[in-house]
Amino acid sequence: MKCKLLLASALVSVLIGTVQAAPLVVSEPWIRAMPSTSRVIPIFFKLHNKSVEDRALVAIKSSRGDVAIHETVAADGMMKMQPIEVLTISAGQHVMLKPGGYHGMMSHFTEGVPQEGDLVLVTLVYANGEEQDVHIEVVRKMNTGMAMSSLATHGS
Ligand SMILES: [Cu+2]
Repeated sequence: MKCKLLLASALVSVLIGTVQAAPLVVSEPWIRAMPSTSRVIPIFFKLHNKSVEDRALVAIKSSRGDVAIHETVAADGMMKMQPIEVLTISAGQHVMLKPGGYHGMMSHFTEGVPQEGDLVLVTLVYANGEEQDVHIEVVRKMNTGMAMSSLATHGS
């Protein structure tokens, strides 16, 4: 009994430690459901930096595949995606990863393309070495014009 209590309190302090070490708040996460033959699948979420220091997202990891951080840029009248090394979230600000803008791009799937309803564990890696786990559900959403064009022009 005592042993169980000790274990429980240890677990609680680990959880609290994780929360304190990650002042960025992730909200509205979703992964777009794609056909099982897709080579890439986009990951979206909102990152809110409630701290007083700028923060930088430098990588996204998942056991389900490789994940790159992409930005969408206009070039020659076309919307194109390209990888970026760093996504800065200024102190007190938020950055939206959304269709037609920044997003995570998963490829090289280890267990096939994540399907609608799957909960995918994704780890956000920051420049200061902190890591933040997020479980993101794969959902089907109506394609907007922007999403369609960004998917259509994806290079990989
Ligand atoms: Cu992309």
